[in-house]
Amino acid sequence: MSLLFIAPDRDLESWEKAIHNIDSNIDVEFWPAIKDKDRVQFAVCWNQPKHVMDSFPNLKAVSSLGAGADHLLADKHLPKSIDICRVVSPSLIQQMKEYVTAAVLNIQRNLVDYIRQNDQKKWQPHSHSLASELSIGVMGLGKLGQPVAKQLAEMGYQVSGWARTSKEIEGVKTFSGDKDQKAFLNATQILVCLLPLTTKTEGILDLNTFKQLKENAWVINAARGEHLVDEDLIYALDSNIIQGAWLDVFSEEPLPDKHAFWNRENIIITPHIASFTKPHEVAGQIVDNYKRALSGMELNHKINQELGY
Ligand code: NDP
Ligand code: OXD
Repeated sequence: MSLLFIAPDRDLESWEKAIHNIDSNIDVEFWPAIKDKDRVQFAVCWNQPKHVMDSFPNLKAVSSLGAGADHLLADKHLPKSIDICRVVSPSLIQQMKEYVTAAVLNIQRNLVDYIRQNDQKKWQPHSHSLASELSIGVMGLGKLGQPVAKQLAEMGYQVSGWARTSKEIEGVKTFSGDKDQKAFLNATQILVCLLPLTTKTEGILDLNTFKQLKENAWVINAARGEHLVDEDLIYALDSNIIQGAWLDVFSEEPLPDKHAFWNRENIIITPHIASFTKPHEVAGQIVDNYKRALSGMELNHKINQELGY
């Protein structure tokens, strides 16, 4: 039996080492150099090429190499009967807390403007709000959104959070479901998207959403590019409906050279680096799920295919 990695853009040597540190008896293989497709029972995937997932007749389960599993749910070549799981780790959470906090602080304290002014030797102070005057709304209160919201609340911001089901989080005003969406958006000046990509959330960052935010709003998207309607963002920025966008994820990655988001002062772009899975941190849970799949046990961090996350 073998555990197969299909992750063409990742450092596969580190993955092999991390898996073998947990259990040196596991036969680890890397797509496309597979000895015997029949032996593959568990696959770990990231950016898997199309037409690959239906090549393994004895596949039992698949894990996303990251926190999001939308790439697997959308893969038409992965049979629906195959269970899907994902990874959850303290460092993914910590990195996302750092990323969103850095973006919020940069926006609040005009740091990007000051960095640009350095290049021009320009000495020009800008006014800034106090944390207690800034309202931040976190969409998605899961493994990542919840700690992010908590941390921002601890830093003194006015924090709201919105999820599908209701939550209680200390220091955070919570909203849930479609019925609360308007009230949540109306209370938000910096909107942070940490939703999974599903049929319900695709395109959620659109003009209608932007129009409901407070004045001078910013949008931080660290979830998936498909949450954002690109042309609505450009329109909202050009019409001063919102003030700026801080984006880590894009419908097409790398973001193409000709994309309208490049070279705009009010769009900050980072190349999908908010939170990155470290092999040594998650190898244990991958091995555990591999063994669970082989013995027919329920997977940890399993994706609910009905809900899409
Ligand atoms: P979780 O599955 O733990 O949490 C998802 C949250 O979204 C839950 O609170 C859920 O509500 C809420 N939600 C889902 N559907 C809806 C809806 N229709 N309306 C309102 N709320 C909804 O996900 P994670 O926190 O682990 O990750 C979130 C996403 O972040 C990932 O899917 C991935 O796309 C992205 N990500 C990006 C990274 C990057 O580097 N940029 C790195 C890691 C992840 P409920 O709690 O009620 O179920
Ligand atoms: C993830 C990601 O989902 O890196 O882990 O986007």
